[in-house]
Amino acid sequence: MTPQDYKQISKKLSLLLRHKPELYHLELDPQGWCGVDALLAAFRKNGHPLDRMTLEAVVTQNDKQRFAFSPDGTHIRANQGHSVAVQLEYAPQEPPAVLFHGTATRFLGSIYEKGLLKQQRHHVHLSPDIETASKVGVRHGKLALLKVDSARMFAEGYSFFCSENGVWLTEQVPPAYIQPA
Ligand code: HQG
Repeated sequence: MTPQDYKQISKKLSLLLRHKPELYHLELDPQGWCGVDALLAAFRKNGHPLDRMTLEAVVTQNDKQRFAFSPDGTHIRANQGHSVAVQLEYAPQEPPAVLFHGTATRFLGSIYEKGLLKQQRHHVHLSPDIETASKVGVRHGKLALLKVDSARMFAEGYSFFCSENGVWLTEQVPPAYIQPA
């Protein structure tokens, strides 16, 4: 297996566990979990043989820790980033005083007008540091970095969640809490 093979499997897992489980006739439970045996069988059936050991390597070596096994190892899910309806049940918690969001310059007008909106995902995704936010932002084009006053949002009643892989999630960020970073 090359790093490229791992990346390809990770991309397929993201597609199946976040967006389109139906592509391989899979079902996610309400918390987003998929049976590992069913997943491996589905890969096989679709011409991409995958064994448990390789799947474990993909999960543990994933650059962003996108996936997690259930404590008993029978199920797997994506830690965040879903577009299908799932209830990840992360407990709300106090965020760092400042969080960052990387985006593309062409979105700035709309963001300063309407705030950060969750678009296709379940939450707005925020990063604890500028480096991570930059990586997220350049995916969309010419990078723009924003700073979110998460301390004041939290004080004013907005809820924050931290996914298992350290992404901060919130429903929306109104314009009043956003500044250039
Ligand atoms: C923008 C990847 C116009 C927002 C990353 C972003 C992250 C607005 C885009 C994770 C807007 C949505 C999430 C508004 C927000 N007007 N544009 N009012 N409000 N936007 O991909 O945060 O590799 O859904 O700025 O690393 O970029 O998938 O969200 O540019 O952690 O694991 O709308 O996805 O992780 O884009 O990325 P996305 P995101 P994975």
